[in-house]
Amino acid sequence: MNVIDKSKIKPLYLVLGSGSLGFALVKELKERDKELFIVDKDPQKVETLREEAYDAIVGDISDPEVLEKINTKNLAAIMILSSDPLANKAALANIRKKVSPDVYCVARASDAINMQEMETLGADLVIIPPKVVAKSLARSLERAESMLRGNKLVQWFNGLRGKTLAIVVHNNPDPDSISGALALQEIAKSFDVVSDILYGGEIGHQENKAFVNLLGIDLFKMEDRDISNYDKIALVDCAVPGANNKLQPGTHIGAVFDHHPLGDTHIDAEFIDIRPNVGASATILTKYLQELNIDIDQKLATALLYGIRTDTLDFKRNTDSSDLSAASFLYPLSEHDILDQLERPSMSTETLDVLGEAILNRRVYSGYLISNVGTIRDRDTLPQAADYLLNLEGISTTLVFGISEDTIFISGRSNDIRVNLGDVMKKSFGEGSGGGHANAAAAQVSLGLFSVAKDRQILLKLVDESVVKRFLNAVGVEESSKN
Ligand SMILES: [Mn+2]
Repeated sequence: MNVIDKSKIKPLYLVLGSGSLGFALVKELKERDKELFIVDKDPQKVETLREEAYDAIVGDISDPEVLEKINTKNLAAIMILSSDPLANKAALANIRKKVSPDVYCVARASDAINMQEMETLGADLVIIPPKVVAKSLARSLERAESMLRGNKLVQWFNGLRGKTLAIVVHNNPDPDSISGALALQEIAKSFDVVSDILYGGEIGHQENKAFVNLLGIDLFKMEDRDISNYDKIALVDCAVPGANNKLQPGTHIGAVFDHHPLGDTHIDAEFIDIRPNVGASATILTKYLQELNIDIDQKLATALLYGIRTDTLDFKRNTDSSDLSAASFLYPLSEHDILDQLERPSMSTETLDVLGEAILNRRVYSGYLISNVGTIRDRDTLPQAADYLLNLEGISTTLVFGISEDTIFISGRSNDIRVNLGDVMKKSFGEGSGGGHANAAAAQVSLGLFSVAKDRQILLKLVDESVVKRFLNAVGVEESSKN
């Protein structure tokens, strides 16, 4: 009765060993209408499977011959699931010898040592069933915890319907606290609670100012608002009234959302959510938005994503998997142009001056832009200017140069694939003076080469003429092609 015409059955999945795990899996696969085939050494079990209309044969899964009985042509995956690790390893070794390596192979292990051995034997995935169950349970518990938190917050806000809320962030607020507050404001809105975001100190760094301005976030200074006018107070990214915020110590607090460890400090509030393992308050508030099914518009998503990224230093500091999951949830909802702008480092006044000079003094020779910015203090401003000018329409290569003490510094950028700027720099200014990459390069030339000129003005003019001439020669463009 074990004679099955193997040429007729071309299963997609092969299950070797059908204990309780194997059986649960084949049931699951059958519900999904997958073609499958089962091998088990227990004739009784095989009989039962056949009665339930499964294709199954009796066989020892460790026996290499067993694979001969199965048409493996259409196989997508093989699951080796018996409770005998030795048999599973033997089966795995046979499969890796006889079946195409494209077939995905899952093996069941009993412990970590078996797991490693099976990975070495070429299993694509090794599972230890109790661990899989434990993980899935832990995930459910996390879900339960998150639901419980969500329900509690709903209760708290229900008691606040139609009232007003002051959302207080820490002094000199950063993107994490501001975006977290913005999220809480959105949640409050959904309960008909009108709220303001209040801060003390200054919105200091350029980046933080840019963040508030670019996203058009409304924030109020604590001193401009009378805190007693609000029905409730919530704290975001800080937990203790008076500690790094402008509240009076001992002020009654409605809700707290924070991720800084509290230590021994006791706090008194109606609703408290402090998670020191999480990298950002923005992560905590994102989870509430998800839990409460609140729509997140582009501005809010962008703010929260930026908040999480800055507080975790792009997931390099004090971060947790929840920061990553919140970020991956926010990413498709956010405005990437704004994120790019926020990430661009702010410009120093010196860079701005050099850029101004570079724009004013630009000369264009058929796609090549050359600009002499004169005397510079900070040579790092040159590549920034060269970069910026590359944005000009019709320009594919830029060269910006300036003089600092007795050296001419030259910086170039190109997005013309025909130009190798590193080579051009070497050719123009000498092997030892210039070089770099195809699209970004630099050179330094000693002013000593021009020492024949006694007058500084004449010297600068000579330098200018020489740099332009050498560069244009190297790229093969006539000076007369200036436009
Ligand atoms: Mn924070």
